[in-house]
Amino acid sequence: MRVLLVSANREVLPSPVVPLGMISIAGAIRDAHEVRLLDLCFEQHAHEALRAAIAEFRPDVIGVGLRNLQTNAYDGGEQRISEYAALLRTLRACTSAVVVLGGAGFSLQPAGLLERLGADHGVVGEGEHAFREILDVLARGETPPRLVHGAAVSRSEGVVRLRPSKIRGELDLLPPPARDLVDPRYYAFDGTINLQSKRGCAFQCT
Ligand code: B12
Repeated sequence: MRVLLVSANREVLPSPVVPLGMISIAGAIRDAHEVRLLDLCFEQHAHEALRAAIAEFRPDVIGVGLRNLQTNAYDGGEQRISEYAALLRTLRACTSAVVVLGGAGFSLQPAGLLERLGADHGVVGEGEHAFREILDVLARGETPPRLVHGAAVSRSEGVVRLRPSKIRGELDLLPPPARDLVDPRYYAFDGTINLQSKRGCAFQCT
């Protein structure tokens, strides 16, 4: 399937950050799917860039990465969430592709964001296996669950707990993040690259 990954993060404070989560899932699915990354961070006109990418690539599935809910000023989530909602409206107006949300910000409020942004599916937590699972189900012409958990979920006495990581020690077994898709302007900005060396917490914190 043709999968367009859209990194919706446009925050440049304290500095722009390479969309490590998005390139991690790109790396994990591109052996089986045709993948494009649209990174909106440096786009002057995000909505136009989105329309153009959709018209050119004609994706079957669009994965939208929501890294942040807060701004650099931590002044409440409404500003970012309204921006994401507007982006999703633009997207829906020009394609009937299946829309899947994911990312660190999305995973903090998955059910509410899925409803508010009107997406089809969402991945809570790590996406390498979970997003691939959604794509496999769609490719078979079936319907995946609305929310797929990247971390193991346990429920007891009415409390839902997410284990921090399913992948943990398997990190080295994952395909490497698709760094060739990174916009070089990140490196020009302040010379920073990001590297994930481990997942999860020895104390089982989320
Ligand atoms: C490291 C880090 C930073 C570093 C980044 C350094 C760098 N050069 O990359 C620094 C300190 C600079 C930073 C800054 C900020 N950060 Co920060 N940061 C993190 C942290 C600890 C890890 C992020 C990371 O890289 N993870 C590794 C990647 C591989 O994981 P991932 O992005 O989660 O991606 C996985 C899944 O989410 C999923 N996924 C991701 N995208 C997608 C997309 C789709 C479609 C799907 C299906 C799945 C999917 O699959 C991926 C692979 O498993 C997280 C907390 C955490 N533990 O996650 C906070 C976090 C992301 N940061 C957060 C915030 C708020 C900020 C700032 C706004 C803080 C500030 N006031 O300035 C800035 C924003 C910077 C910017 N330009 O965007 C919040 C965002 C949520 C929120 N509350 O809004 C988090 C979640 C912390 C928190 N719990 O509040 N941050």
